[in-house]
Amino acid sequence: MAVERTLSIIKPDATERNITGKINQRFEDAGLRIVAQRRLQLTTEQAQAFYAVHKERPFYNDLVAFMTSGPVVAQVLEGENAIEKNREVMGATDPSKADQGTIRADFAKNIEANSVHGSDSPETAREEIKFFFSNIDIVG
Ligand code: IDP
Repeated sequence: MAVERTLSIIKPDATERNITGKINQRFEDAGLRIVAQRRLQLTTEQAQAFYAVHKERPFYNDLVAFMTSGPVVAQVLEGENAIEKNREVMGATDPSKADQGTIRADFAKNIEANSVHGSDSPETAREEIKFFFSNIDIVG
């Protein structure tokens, strides 16, 4: 298995509850290393661009409003099979369907305010990492 990097975002529902440390612990316990991390407030334009793939979905405007409702923590996670590993640690989009012990099962409020984002493929990971970080920001 190859060492990969994936883009993670701790969403506003989690920063609001001051649980970014608890979430980071889940990543580290799973063998994922946080090799870049940045707390920021997304603008509407940035959130729209980041979620452009969902532009036609009925929840798009609500999602953009949610993602700009408070600070987020963007991070690059590195490890063996990091993209799939992070998706496992996160759990299903809808917390009521997420496996026990996953971040979303334990912390998410609902299908929208679901505490974390994680890239879903190597190509998206590359694009999403570039959205937030330069190579110089990532220290493996
Ligand atoms: P993912 O984050 O598990 O990859 P996606 O389908 O890519 O799920 O959706 C992106 C984000 O959009 C979700 O994490 C969630 O915040 C929001 N979302 C997805 N489906 C719904 C929905 O049916 N209602 C409201 N928000 C949704």
